Amino acid sequence: MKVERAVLRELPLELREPFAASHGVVRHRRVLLLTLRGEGLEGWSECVALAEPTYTYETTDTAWRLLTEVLLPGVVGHPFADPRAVLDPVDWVRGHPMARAAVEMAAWDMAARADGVSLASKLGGTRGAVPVGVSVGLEPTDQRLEDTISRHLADGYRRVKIKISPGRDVEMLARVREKFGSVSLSADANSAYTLADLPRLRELDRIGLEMIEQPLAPDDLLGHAELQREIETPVCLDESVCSVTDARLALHLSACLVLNLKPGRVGGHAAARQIHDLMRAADVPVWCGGMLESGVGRAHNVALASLPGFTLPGDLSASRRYWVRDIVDPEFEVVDGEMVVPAGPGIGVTVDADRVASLTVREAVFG
Ligand code: OSB
Ligand code: MG
Repeated sequence: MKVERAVLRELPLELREPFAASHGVVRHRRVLLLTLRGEGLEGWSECVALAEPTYTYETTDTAWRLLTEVLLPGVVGHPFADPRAVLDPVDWVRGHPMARAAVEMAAWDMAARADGVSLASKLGGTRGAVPVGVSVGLEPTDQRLEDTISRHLADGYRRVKIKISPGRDVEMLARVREKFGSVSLSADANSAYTLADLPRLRELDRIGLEMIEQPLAPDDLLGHAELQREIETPVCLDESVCSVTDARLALHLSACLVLNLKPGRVGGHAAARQIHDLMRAADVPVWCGGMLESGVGRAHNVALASLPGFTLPGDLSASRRYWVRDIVDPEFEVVDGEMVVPAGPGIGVTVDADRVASLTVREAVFG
């Protein structure tokens, strides 16, 4: 295979409802879409970086700069035998796993189409449908939160994850537990706490959460290990794990009992698969998280989530949970708490090219 042409586009997509976490509110998503073309094949991906460096250090603009000035000029014109090798011409780049993942994941889509198989089966997926949960942002009042959760449960989601931050945590979750009984609940702090908050975090143990996701700073693996020794609620890492090396260290330190695995955060599908294999061997369950992606990123996530180690419901919600209208056809749906893994070639959904063209605010073409 060869990348003969690459097109990077940015399109703002407005969320149906603003999404708030401890680090800020997302009202519209600056979607970065990448298309690779070569030898009659096409590959699509989405870069998951957020607009501001609130989650990890990467942003839409750092990814745009890496992709347009370094990665895409570096890979266009170079043949590659396997998607794992597409970034070889720029293997000197340090960091920026979200920008690199965009190129690698589009190459996987191309490679799956070249073989005439779905991305899921190319990656080694074994399931035709995956169980799904929903991630609920910080709501201003308990009443609004309860209404939102009721709506999602009626839509069939099998697990509800609630964003928390100091001041909106134990009491809020205790009310939710009381109101919704034995429903599967978890909480995501997006690094809003420190070990000085240990007494507060210990109180979470009485709520019966499936896990507490990323309570401490992204670079604080030791802190998460220490916390896990002090609380019963399983600690789940998210933004602390951005590479296979991070995952090995997290395991070595026993810094988590669960992992939220996002291919777009760890450098792509190859790294995600390696992390999946490591966690499986260590008996650490993984689930596929989300980054408020459009249908293109979602298609990649759902394909990965069909691998056997993804034993917990992912943050893989229906297109209509995020967008009035998605940019792929068919849109993603949730039926009986599951999402069907597309079976067609590659990502298995069609990008609405006219709609993408009409929404695009900037575009860079290579080759
Ligand atoms: O921490 O998992 C997170 C969204 C953007 C960035 C980080 C996170 C999230 C979510 C939403 O929790 C997951 C989704 O539904 O896409
Ligand atoms: Mg998270």
